[in-house]
Amino acid sequence: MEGALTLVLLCVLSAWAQIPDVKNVSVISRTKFELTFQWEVESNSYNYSLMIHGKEELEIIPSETDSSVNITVQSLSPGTNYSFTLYTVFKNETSKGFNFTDVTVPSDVDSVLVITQKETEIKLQWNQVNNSNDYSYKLKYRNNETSIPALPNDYTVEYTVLFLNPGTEYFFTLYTVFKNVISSGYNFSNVTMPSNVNENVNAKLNDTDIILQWNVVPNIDNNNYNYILENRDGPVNCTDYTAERNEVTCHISDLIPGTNYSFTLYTEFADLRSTGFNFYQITTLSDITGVTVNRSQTDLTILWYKLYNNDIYNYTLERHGEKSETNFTGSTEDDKFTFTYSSLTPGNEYSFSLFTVVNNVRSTGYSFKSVTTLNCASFDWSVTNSSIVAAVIGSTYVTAQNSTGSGKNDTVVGNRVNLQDLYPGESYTVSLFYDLESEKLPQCSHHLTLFPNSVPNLRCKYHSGGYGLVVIWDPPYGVVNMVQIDVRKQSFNQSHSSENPQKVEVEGLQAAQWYKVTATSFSGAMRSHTVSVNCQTDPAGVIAGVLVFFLLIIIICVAVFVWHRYGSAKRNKMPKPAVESKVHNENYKNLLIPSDKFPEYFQNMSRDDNRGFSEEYEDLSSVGIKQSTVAALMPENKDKNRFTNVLAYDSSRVHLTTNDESDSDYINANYMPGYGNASRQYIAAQGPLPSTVNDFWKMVWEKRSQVIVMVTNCTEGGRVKCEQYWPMDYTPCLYGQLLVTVKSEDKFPSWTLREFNVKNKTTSETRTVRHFQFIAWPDHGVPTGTEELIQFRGLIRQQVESSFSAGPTIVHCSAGVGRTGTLIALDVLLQQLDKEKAVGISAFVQQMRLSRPLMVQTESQYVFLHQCIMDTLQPKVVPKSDPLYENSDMIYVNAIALREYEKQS
Ligand SMILES: *[C@@H]1O[C@H](CO)[C@@H](O)[C@H](O)[C@H]1NC(C)=O
Ligand SMILES: *[C@@H]1O[C@H](CO)[C@@H](O)[C@H](O)[C@H]1NC(C)=O
Ligand SMILES: *[C@@H]1O[C@H](CO)[C@@H](O)[C@H](O)[C@H]1NC(C)=O
Ligand SMILES: *[C@@H]1O[C@H](CO)[C@@H](O)[C@H](O)[C@H]1NC(C)=O
Ligand SMILES: *[C@@H]1O[C@H](CO)[C@@H](O)[C@H](O)[C@H]1NC(C)=O
Ligand SMILES: *[C@@H]1O[C@H](CO)[C@@H](O)[C@H](O)[C@H]1NC(C)=O
Ligand SMILES: CC(=O)N[C@H]1CO[C@H](CO)[C@@H](O)[C@@H]1O
Ligand SMILES: CC(=O)N[C@H]1CO[C@H](CO)[C@@H](O)[C@@H]1O
Repeated sequence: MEGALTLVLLCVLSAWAQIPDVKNVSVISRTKFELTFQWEVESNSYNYSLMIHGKEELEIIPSETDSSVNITVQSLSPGTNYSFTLYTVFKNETSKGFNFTDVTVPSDVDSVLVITQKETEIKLQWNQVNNSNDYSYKLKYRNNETSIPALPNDYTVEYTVLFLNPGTEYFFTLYTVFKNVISSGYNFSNVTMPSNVNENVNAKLNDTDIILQWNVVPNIDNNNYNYILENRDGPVNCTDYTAERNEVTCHISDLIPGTNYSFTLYTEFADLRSTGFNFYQITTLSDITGVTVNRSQTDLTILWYKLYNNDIYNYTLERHGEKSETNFTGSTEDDKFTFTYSSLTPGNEYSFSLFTVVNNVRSTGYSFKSVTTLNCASFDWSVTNSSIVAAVIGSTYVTAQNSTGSGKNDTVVGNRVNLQDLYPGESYTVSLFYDLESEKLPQCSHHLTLFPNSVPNLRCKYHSGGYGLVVIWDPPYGVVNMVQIDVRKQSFNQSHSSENPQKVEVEGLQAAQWYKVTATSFSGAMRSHTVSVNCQTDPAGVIAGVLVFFLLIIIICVAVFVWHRYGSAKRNKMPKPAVESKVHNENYKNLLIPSDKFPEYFQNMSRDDNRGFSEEYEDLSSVGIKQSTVAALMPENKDKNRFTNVLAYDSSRVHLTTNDESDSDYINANYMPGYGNASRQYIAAQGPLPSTVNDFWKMVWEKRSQVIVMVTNCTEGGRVKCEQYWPMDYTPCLYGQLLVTVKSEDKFPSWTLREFNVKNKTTSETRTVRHFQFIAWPDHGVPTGTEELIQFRGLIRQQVESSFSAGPTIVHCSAGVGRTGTLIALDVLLQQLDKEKAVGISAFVQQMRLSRPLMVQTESQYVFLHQCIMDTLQPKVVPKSDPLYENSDMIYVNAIALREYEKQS
């Protein structure tokens, strides 16, 4: 029994063991829900049975022709590992079973969150598929692929994608991976944050506008980014925005001047902004660039226009030296502002600053100055026939112009107007100016008429058979509208004409009578000094009637005269003055000697050991001597005189300008009359002392002298006669404020000619001064001959006449009276001789002595003067050409002058 059972069992076992399993099962398709397997069929009689997880059973009966079996298992779960057993079935017997496993395709993630977007990274987050951490993941984007392992015990996965490009859009695919089986993939895209502009933003700005300019942010896809500008108050709209090539500009307007603006500039891509680039710009605050000032004597009105015609600016006006300021609000209807400062001092300079103000911020300020005007009539103008002088304030420059616009200009030094050498009788408009920052501001104007010159050479002729006179005069130099002639009670107004000489016929007089004839010249309301002459009407008609009586008188007179001349001790007959018989001057010394009578007159005067000259010279000794010399004797001036007996008369002395009260205006020098009516044609001066050299140059400068005549040597006979007041060599020397340079020096046997350059250090004005030094004249004596001195005088005259606007010619020797007087007299008398064919020597010496004592100091000099006239009238033979002058270019002009002069004489 027991053996039979065992046999049966063995049989069963052996029969079961005979059915083979499939050798291999391959997966030919796999999805999330299905798996399709394939295997080879070994025998058409086999069927198959597939068990899933040992439970479900699938019966598979292959068709008879198939060599392989395809079977799709459906309704599976995605991403699941399945175990299968495949049995081969034959009749009622089954093989042992072939075990295999396979997985379905896993699901994709439901969604991916983008948590952060940075310039180079994006942080992603998703939930684990099926809440399972059996899966891993794979992320693909732009040729890159990364595996992301599943995180155990965490339902969500976070992953940061690194090394991205800024401002770029990325397309991602996220795969779920389960046992090397990959899901179909979840697609999504997102962008990285763009970069900020990477360089400074350039800005051009003014008060109200800022123009910003920056380069576009580069990126690999050449995306067009937006740029967004914000300030504290939010987005800023560009009035004008352009993006060209690589450059963006943004023009912002309507800003507030002087304000600090903070900006943030964002780059924007796909609604995502960069972090923002911060910067700030401060708008400028401009100044007013110009104001107009209307000036009067006490008011200054300041006017300016709204800056840029913009209402935003407020203004503050400040007067320097005053505490209070004046504020102006910009939002007025008018486009200009005015403000008047009143109650100011006339002629005073004031300084101001005008600020623009916005929100309490002040500009640097526009500074300007102005000056109040003057009332010219308030000054005390003193007028002569050639000068206008006044003490003024608040002016630095003065002009005097006649109706044709010509006249003089001068700077006002030390508040003193001093216009000299004006045209006598002329009407001038005198205007004062103030130099303010290179501008000459007119201060005031005033009309002044100079005194006309008085009538020269008033004389008479017989007329109307003794019952009248012709009054004759030379036209005065200068403007004269009218000359009024008065004879007895008759008055004649002769208006100006070009006639020369001028005359007026007077009738209704008595014959053989003396009449006082006076002449006054007028220019407008200004009248000259009245000159007078005594004229006699023709006595011829009356003579017959009273012949006996006159004869008697004449006989008596002759008798008395003869008795007087011969009866007195050895006196010779006085020369009978060769005077025009019809004219009789008031003073016998004023007699004019016509040139044709001069030799005879000279003979008479020289007779008997120059007796005539001696007497005439003696008579001159008292002329002028009682005049005051107060200034010369003041303690501070005493030492300025070389000799105690040669002092400058107060009436005619030269005044220097003074800087302060301790200064003295004294110099030992006097104005000297010249030929005709010029009262200040010369200055006779003493030779400078060491202490007065600077004064001397000051005089040269202030009186505008361009010719200095020196009739002495610096030392004579071992004694100092005059300080050498010019530089020893060509090195410039400074005398006070005046820098003197010797430009040339030419020595001749009897004289030396020099040219100086004189520069005023204060004003930098430079003038040329010529120096004529005569070296062959002993002190108190006379030169050996007249010829050289006459030649020398010719050179001077030529120079003086060629320099028009120059001041007086300065003549000096040692004391400034003897040789100086002789030279001046010679110059004037030779002019008179030339013009009038007559000379009045004693008259002129007398006139000089009224201005300075001892002019023509010795009798020998007085006689020498006459000798000079004599020799001029009867010149000795002078060699026609003097080779001395031919060599030197420097004095070429003088050489010509000399020859001209020789020809004339
Ligand atoms: C089994 O599948 C393969 C490949 O899909 C196919 O070529 C073949 O014809 C299929 N056989 C049967 C019997 O379905
Ligand atoms: C892909 O990304 C990884 C890091 O995520 C990086 O190291 C690698 O350089 C990238 N490769 C490419 C081709 O971009
Ligand atoms: C990127 O992700 C953010 C955050 O989830 C989202 O708001 C944005 O729309 C995404 N951008 C794009 C281009 O998909
Ligand atoms: C400031 O600049 C802008 C642009 O250049 C210009 O239009 C404007 O007139 C300027 N404003 C002033 C006050 O100069
Ligand atoms: C900028 O322009 C927009 C649209 O024109 C406007 O609504 C906004 O108020 C403007 N912003 C500023 C600050 O002017
Ligand atoms: C100008 O001045 C007025 C008055 O003081 C003031 O109200 C205004 O704010 C000022 N304007 C500016 C831009 O400062
Ligand atoms: C041939 C053969 O043995 N067939 C039997 C298979 O098993 C079933 C029941 O399990 C029987 O009914 C058959 O007769
Ligand atoms: C040959 C083999 O290993 N067979 C096994 C297949 O799977 C079942 C159940 O899972 C096992 O019982 C078998 O031993």
